[in-house]
Amino acid sequence: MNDVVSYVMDGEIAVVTVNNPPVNALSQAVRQGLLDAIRRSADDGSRAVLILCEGRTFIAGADITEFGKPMAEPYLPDLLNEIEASEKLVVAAIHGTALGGGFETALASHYRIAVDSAKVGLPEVKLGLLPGAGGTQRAPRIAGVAASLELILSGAPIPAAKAGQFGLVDKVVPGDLGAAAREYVRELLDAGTPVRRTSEQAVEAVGDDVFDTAAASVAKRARGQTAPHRIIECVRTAMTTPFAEGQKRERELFMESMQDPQSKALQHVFFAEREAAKVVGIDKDTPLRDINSMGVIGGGTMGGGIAMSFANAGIPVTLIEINDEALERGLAIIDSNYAGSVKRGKLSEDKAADCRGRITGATDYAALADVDLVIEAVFEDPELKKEIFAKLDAACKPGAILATNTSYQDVNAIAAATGRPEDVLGMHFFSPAHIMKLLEVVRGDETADDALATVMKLSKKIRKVAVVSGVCYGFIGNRMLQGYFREAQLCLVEGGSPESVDKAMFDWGMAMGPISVADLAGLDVGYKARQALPADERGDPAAYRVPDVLVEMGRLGQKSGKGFYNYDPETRRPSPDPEVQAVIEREAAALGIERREIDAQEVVDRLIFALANEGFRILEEGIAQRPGDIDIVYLYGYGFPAWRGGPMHYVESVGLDKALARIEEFRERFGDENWAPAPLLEKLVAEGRSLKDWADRK
Ligand code: T1G
Repeated sequence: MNDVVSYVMDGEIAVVTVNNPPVNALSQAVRQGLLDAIRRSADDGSRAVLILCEGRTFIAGADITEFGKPMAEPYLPDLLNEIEASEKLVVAAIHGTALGGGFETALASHYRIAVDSAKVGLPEVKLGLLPGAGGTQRAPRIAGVAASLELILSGAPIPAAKAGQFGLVDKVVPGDLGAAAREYVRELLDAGTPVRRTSEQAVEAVGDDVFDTAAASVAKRARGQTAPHRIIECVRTAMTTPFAEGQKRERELFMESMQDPQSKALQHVFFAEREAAKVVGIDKDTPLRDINSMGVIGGGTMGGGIAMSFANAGIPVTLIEINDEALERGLAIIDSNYAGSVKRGKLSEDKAADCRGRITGATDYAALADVDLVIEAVFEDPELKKEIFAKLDAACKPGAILATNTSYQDVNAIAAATGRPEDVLGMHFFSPAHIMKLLEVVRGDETADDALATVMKLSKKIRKVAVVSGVCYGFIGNRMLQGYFREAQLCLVEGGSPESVDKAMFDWGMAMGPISVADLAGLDVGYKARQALPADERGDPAAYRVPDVLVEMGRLGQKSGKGFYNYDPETRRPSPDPEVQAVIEREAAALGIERREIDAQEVVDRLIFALANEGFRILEEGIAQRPGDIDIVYLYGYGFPAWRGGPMHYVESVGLDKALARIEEFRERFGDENWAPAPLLEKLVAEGRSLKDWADRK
């Protein structure tokens, strides 16, 4: 066949093996090899064809690296139809994760056997696509409409046993798949089992209510996304039309999805997330330090959440507090978090007890003498942090990594409080730390490569998505957020209302509007930070007078039952309060602001371009390694819609020239201080270059 698909006779069975690391993606060569193999089997005396894969998984899908390039024959749908049309029995043997086009290949086979650890799925929707090689037409013919809608709309893989219950897999075996698969084929042959073509089966009809339920769940779960609606149409077509016609419609809608900016954004996210794990200039085989135990300084909300993240990953934790009373309080936070996870069905009682059992408390740093990593998570007092790091330097063994969870302070200054700056870095978790996936890993000037590489690898173990940041105020996410919140407050005081500003951003795709986020975080956080600054260093009063007045009125946000909104004490449901609108109007007048109508597009452009403008500066300064890293920060830490790709991808998709023109318009209207365009953005527009081209320049 070719160098990625082999063909060996085993008695009467043609064994076709795909070997295309790392995940046996359906590259053009694999498709060609499979086509040659199925054609060869037609007249070589074989009675059956067994398709299996080398390496860690059965085919994990189409080759995403080929997307965006001219499609090369053989096209996958045609190849799979030819496999299904074979007169010889075709059996697929699945291990690892048979996903997307990989599972479609198995569905086009006549029978499917899987090892019990295998999973199957159709995750195309996560790429803004839909199964484009017959999956939307074959799955309903086997598993029925409702199960297929759930499988394809969720994009979530299911275990082999569950697939077996739906008939998507015919046999599930433990242990050696190769031998079991050969035996299974021989059993089928001995029993004279006929070929079974899924396309010839009918779909069991269901009522509109099934599709309506699916549409309702999409409206909630995938708000703003286009592919899910195309998927529902494909599955409905499978139920109402013959296979060939249904597959034609599937192809049309697949091609429509491929052209959709949402799919380009989600494909960008797929690769950006994997790129973010790589550190420029550090060899991927850098020897790592062992992390078998760790300590957390500070048992507050963050410290407790961090301790849980490690305990849940099987790493013993020593939680340090200043005295027994504070330690009890800290451990009580952890106990209530675990109880909550059990109540919500996230963890079983046993699992929660196991994890909780890995956390012990102490008030003496001597308990940290042997740990491999310590994360400091006390409140944002720079002097206290330096004091703590000096103590850690003395208490911890050589080579222990000392990390600070600070959300904006100078990691270099903290490192300088120790005699081992090479072991110091930032690990900035997002609240709640045991749930939010983003982890900003802050690289100090002297952070050792192996310490950084160790923490990047460790982040996967504690199920975090890590992004490297350089040292600056607010690192990547919070530094960019300042402009975003500034513009939200200015839109509010210049003519908006909490609801209008929130609605503009929520409708655009943000998980939560900025005013609601401010209430969630607590208006007193910013208030205290500003009170600590001289008046002339607090920025534009128009951007903070309203929240500060609310704080002085005791309206701290959700934590006090009211902030910009009033919150129902039971449900926490927000409702507008005319008293707040009166404050907004009064403060606007006091600031000499003549309020005006501000449309949703202006709100979106001011908030998102403020984000991206700062993102260009962050790239220029080398704080972020690449534009995609900034996008990942915003997707995993700030509720930015993945189907818009992230702030930097979004601005590139709008057009850097258009973005610059809009920023220059805002500079005209609102002044240089907030809207001076980032030099990198100006440079790229002047040179007619894309941000991707600049990022690939290295
Ligand atoms: N194509 C190309 N490369 C891929 C790939 C793919 N489908 N999947 C993974 N890789 C690369 C990945 O970039 C990384 O590269 C390496 O493999 C290891 O991946 C017609 C159109 C399979 C569960 O969406 O979910 O089929 O960084 O780090 O954590 O209807 O990869 O090492 O250079 O993620 O063990 C549908 C996507 C495609 C599956 C393994 N399939 N992949 O996870 O390793 S669309 C998918 C995954 C489709 C058809 C449609 C995961 C994984 P590098 P990794 P992992």
